[in-house]
Amino acid sequence: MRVFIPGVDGYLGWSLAQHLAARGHEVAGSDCFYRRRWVEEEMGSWSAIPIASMQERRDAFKERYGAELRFWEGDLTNYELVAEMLEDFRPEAVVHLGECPSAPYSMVDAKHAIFVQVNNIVSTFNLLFAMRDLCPDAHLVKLGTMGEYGTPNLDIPEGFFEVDFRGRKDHLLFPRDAGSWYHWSKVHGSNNVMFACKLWGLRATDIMQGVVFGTRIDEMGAVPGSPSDQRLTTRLDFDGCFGTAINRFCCEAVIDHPITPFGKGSQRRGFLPLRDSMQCLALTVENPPERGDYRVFNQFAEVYDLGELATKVQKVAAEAGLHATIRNLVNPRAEQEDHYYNPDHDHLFELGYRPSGDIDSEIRVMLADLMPHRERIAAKRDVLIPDVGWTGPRRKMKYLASEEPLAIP
Ligand code: USQ
Repeated sequence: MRVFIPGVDGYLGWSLAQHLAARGHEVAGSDCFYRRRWVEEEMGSWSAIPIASMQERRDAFKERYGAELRFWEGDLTNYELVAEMLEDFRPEAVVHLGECPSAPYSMVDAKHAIFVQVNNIVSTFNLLFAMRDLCPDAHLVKLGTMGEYGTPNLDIPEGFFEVDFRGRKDHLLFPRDAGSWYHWSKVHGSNNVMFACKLWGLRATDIMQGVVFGTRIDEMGAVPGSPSDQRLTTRLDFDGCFGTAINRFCCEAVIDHPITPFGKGSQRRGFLPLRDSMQCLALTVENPPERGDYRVFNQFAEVYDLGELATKVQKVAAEAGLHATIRNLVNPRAEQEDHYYNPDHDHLFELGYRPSGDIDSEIRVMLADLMPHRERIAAKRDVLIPDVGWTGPRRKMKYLASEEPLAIP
């Protein structure tokens, strides 16, 4: 299948290009390298594991998979570019990974909030219109987030639920209650994709993905700590905006920095390893819906609370001789810490998804991959303490002493 990946230089995009190529698909992609710039120039950080330039990546890709990775450099908010790429490549599937993925980044100030919403909504719009006009039969796989639902005091279905109201019944979109401007940008994108399917008969899968963690997929080399070709590795961020929970906890553990659950750490989220994210996206691409269908998949392996994850990382790190402490930080976010969380996640299992392994093994692989880069992480250790609060001015969060109130200072 010909698969186009906007955002092919990112954490997921670079992994997916390889995973699909290894499965025999023809892959092309685009990127404007925003992620590299946000992390390096705005966060003052870098990927914990060094990554190659796009040219080096493409050379390695060709050597490994025997095929060109066609690539366009440019911004998806430029409609002419989007149309040119789709016209030229004529994809059968588009996996849209070209959005800004960070909740904290969207909460910095008005400029960042507006940038994230415009960037994410306009890029999806451009893809929808270009697909309608140039490849209406292609399948759009749109990366949404479990965060679109928020944490309601109800079970969370996959996208839709049955409503019985005043004696009448309907099958309706489950209410969205996002927790950041970024998460709302995903809700707006989802609504537009759903409407485009209804209006123009496009076919789409909206992936409500949980928090992804992991340093590698098998295509990057099977032996932790020593990738066979460094150019194939994907990025791994640990700063306060682009690093996500387990990835940050592992980076913290390898440099003897305290592991940092926010607030009480009792928040619950769905998590999945990078290799499972790839497995799920490949299954989705290879099993498209009918024309006009808009389907929603909740994509995660297991639900954990953050404190539980911090303890898991601490335990696995101890096996490797690392003595990590856990110190809760004042929660920079406005989020519920004690809440019900029970989302469905059946659709991908029905398509054949099988979780790749237990979380402790994945953490073990991550720690082994990160150990050779301890100095690199330690050189930027300041970025581990977040400084973007959901309310209030930008300033470094403090550790939470047990007598302090659990609130933003
Ligand atoms: N958290 C900590 N300590 C940390 C970092 C995070 O306790 O050092 C907590 C946060 O307070 C939050 C949870 O971990 O409760 C998840 O935060 P995160 O930074 O790992 O992930 P999040 O901001 O939710 O966003 C990430 C991706 C985003 C994706 C989302 C899926 O960056 O693109 O949409 O995960 S979900 O969380 O299900 O909405």
